[in-house]
Amino acid sequence: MRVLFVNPHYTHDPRTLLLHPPLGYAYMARSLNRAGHEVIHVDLPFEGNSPEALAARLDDLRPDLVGVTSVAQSYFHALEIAQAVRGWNPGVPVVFGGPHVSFIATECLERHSCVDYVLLFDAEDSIVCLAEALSARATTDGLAKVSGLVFRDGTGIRATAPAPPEMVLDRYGHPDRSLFDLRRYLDYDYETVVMTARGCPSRCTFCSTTIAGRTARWNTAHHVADEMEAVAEMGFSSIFFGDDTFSGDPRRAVAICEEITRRGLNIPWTSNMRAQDARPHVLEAMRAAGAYRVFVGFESIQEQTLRLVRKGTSPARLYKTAQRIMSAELELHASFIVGAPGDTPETLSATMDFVRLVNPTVATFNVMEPRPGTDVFVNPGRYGITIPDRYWYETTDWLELPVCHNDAMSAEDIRSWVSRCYDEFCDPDFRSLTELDRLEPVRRQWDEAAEKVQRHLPLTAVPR
Ligand code: B12
Ligand code: SF4
Repeated sequence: MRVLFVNPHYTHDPRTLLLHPPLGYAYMARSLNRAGHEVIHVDLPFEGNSPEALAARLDDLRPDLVGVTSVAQSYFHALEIAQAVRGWNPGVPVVFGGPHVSFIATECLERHSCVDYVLLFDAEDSIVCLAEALSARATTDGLAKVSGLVFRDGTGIRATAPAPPEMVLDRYGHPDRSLFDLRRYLDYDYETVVMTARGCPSRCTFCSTTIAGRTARWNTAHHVADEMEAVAEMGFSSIFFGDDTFSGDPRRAVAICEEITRRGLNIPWTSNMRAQDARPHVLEAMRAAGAYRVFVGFESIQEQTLRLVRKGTSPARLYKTAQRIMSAELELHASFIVGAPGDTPETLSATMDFVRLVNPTVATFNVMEPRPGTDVFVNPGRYGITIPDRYWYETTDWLELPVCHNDAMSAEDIRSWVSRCYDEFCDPDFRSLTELDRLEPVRRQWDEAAEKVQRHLPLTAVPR
């Protein structure tokens, strides 16, 4: 079979994008190729990001099966792609997969006749089974043998159980980057993504990635170091480990760092990290092995909010985490949710004071985007959140206005607070001596609370 993977993006303005090879496709390409299928790929942002541009190429591409991934934000465009394929040749099946549609598979087929199949979760094995079933012109019974497949069986929508998550991740091999025209990505960015794990040990109630990963699984240190060497040979000079939390298994994180050092790999890298994983010895090993920055989702500095979303950490621990990262001489990228459950203008002012004190290298301020598969999406009331349009991901309205709001702040309030947070953070006077003097008593309170974390004493109330 000739399988075409198309990568959608949420914006039509490629100049504003971060563009990296979609590795999910490259992992599936590895297993499809092994099984004798041919795989081709179109990264739509490089093609003007329009379904018309794809439609114009379909006669040349001649796919037998078209696969489309999406996140919630690119689902609208994924559907446009599916419609373009349908318009070109209604006989060519379209399969969807990825971290968004895995949670709305039945809904997707009910609402969109341009999609024929959805494969749930990891699809390295199931895409091969689907390709074989389709090559053999399998009927319903044949399709029902494919794990994690959602399809129409003539009477309704049927779903088969997904296979258990693969625990020996190395078995999938390295993603086959020969699928991509790497020069385009290299022209765009010298840093590339490497995945070394799937899933996350935490279960934050706003996060669907952790559920999409189902359980935390880790590649071995050797496998990771081999892939680092491979991407360096391809010309990339920096790496982002895109795992939910690179250091969720501290022993493995240190083993990777030791392997990098042993091989003398001289590649700067950065990774995501849960706040609770910022152990001094791990940070030190990371720094010694070439890490230059860590990304930490702080989300909120309100005790109640962190507890409500099951962040598994506390404000004082977050403060301590920031101190540890900075003292390990790593840059800190701290990310916050604006309009989180319980947020008010006062809590957001306190957040900005926290940012002043902590002084991260980079800060990002994101709005809450309740995603299918999360408790926040299913039970927004529990969080004091309202989602006016449950199908927000079927439009691009979210680009204009946050898709939800809380009891204290309207969507417009949240939007203007996001701008305000960025404006303040980028203002040269953000950390002026006057501001820092004003915050001196608050700093003392944070320091005291963080000191108790270090001594493993119970946490007391922290400053707002
Ligand atoms: C690298 C990365 C990016 C890169 C590259 C994206 C790309 N082109 O692949 C960049 C920086 C460009 C990016 C951008 C964005 N990203 Co991003 N990204 C990631 C990250 C860190 C790794 C993706 C990856 O390679 N995973 C590894 C592979 C193996 O897993 P996978 O992609 O899920 O694929 C497997 C299965 O899902 C399935 N599958 C996937 N696609 C398909 C398609 C078919 C047809 C089939 C059958 C199966 C299938 O099979 C694959 C193999 O098992 C993930 C986090 C994560 N843990 O995955 C976030 C993540 C996917 N991104 C996310 C988001 C929100 C975004 C942005 C919206 C951020 C923003 N605000 O701008 C944009 C959207 C860009 C767009 N496409 O429109 C969210 C999506 C959440 C959701 N439920 O929708 C994630 C999960 C991060 C998070 N925790 O919130 N991202
Ligand atoms: S720690 Fe991060 S990746 Fe893990 S569940 Fe929470 S938000 Fe998701």
